[in-house]
Amino acid sequence: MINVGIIGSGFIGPAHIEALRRLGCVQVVALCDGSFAQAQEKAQALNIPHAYASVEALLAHPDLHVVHNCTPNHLHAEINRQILRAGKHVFSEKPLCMTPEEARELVTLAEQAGVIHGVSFVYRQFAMVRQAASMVRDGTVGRLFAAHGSYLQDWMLLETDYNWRVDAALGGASRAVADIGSHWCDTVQFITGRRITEVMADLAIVWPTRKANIAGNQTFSHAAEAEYEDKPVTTEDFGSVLLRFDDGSKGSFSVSQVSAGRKNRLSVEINGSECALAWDQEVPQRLWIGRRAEANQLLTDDPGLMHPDAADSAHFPGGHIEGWPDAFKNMMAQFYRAVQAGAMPAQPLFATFHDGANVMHIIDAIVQSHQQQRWVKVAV
Ligand code: SOE
Repeated sequence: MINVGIIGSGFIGPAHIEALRRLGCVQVVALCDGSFAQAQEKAQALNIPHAYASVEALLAHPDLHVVHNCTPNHLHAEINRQILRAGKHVFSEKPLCMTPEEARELVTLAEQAGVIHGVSFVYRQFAMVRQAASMVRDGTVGRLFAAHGSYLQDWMLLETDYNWRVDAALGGASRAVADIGSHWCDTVQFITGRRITEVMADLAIVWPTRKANIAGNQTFSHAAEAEYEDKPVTTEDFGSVLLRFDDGSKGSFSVSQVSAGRKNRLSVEINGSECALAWDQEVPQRLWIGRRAEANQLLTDDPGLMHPDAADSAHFPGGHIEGWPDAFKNMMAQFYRAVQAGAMPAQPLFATFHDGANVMHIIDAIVQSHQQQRWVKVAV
C-alpha cells in the first residue's frame, strides 16, 4: 500500500481523498489542517487515522510516501517546497504557486528531488477530452485553425459572495483567470498539443467592493444569514483573452465567475481543416464532431466507440454517465501509476510541475497584458 498524507480539507481535500480511495493501492493515513482540534475533527469525519496541526509534523509521519497539497493558493509554494525537501512525492492543487519566480524554483526543486510531481489539472482527464486529444494526434481533425471557448461560473455573482479567493494576498493577483482560466488553458493545450505563446487580455471587476461574511465562506458555499463587512476587491470577476499558439493558430477564451446559471461550464471548441470538436464540462459524456459535407456526430463516452488510446479513461459501458469525480479518479490513477513505477513517465498524461509552471507563465502574461493593454509573450 502507498501511504498518503493530505494537507488541507476545505472544498477540494475531500475530492482528493475520495478519488484516492477508489484506486485500491493507496491509503490516506494522515491529515493536516489548521489547529490540532480542527484536524482531529476533520480526520474523524473523513475516516483518516492520524491528525496533525503542522506540515512538519505530518511530513514526519512514519513511512509516508506521497503528500497532497490541498491548501489555499498562498500556501502552495511554501508547502510544495517543504514536501520536496522532505523527499516525498508531491501532488499539488492548482495554481502551482503565486508567481512565475516561485514556479521556476519549484520545477528545479522537483527535478532535484527526483520525486513524482503532479498538479491538479483535472479537466484533461475527462474521457471525451482524452478522446479529442487522440483525434487531434491521429490527424482526424486535420490542420488546426483555432481553439476557443469559455469557463463560466456563477458562485461569485452577488455582492455578498465572498471567499478567500477574492483576496489577492490569499488567492493571488488574478482570480477568475488563475482559478478557472488556468484549467481552460491546460485543457486546450492538452487537446491541441500546442502551446499558448502570446496573449492579449481585458479583465473586469464587477464588484469593486464586496460584502464578506465575517464568519467566512467555503468555495461555492453561501450563508443564508450572516454578518457582513465591506472588502475592497482587486481581482477580476470576468475576463476575455485573445491567444496565439506556437503553430501560428489562434484562439480566445472568456472566464467569468458572475454568469448567472452557469455552475461550472468549461467549454472548448477546436476548429480544424477536416472537422471541428466541441466539449462542455456540464455535459461531459458528449463530444460534438462538426463536419462540412456530412452530418455532424455526437460521440458518447462508450469505451467501445472511443479512440483506442483514450478508451481506458471511460470505465463503464456507454450510457452510464461519468463525470467530474471520475475524471479526478483518472488523474489520480495516472499519477499513482508513476509513483508505483518510481519514475516520471516520458509523456505523462497527468499535469506535472512543468505544466503547472507553464500555466503560471500564461496567467502572469495575461495579468501583464491587461495592465499594459498590449500583446504579451508567455515566458518559457
Ligand atoms: C472554484 O472556482 C473552483 O472550485 C476551482 O477552484 C476549481 O479548480 C474548479 O474545478 C471548480 O471551481
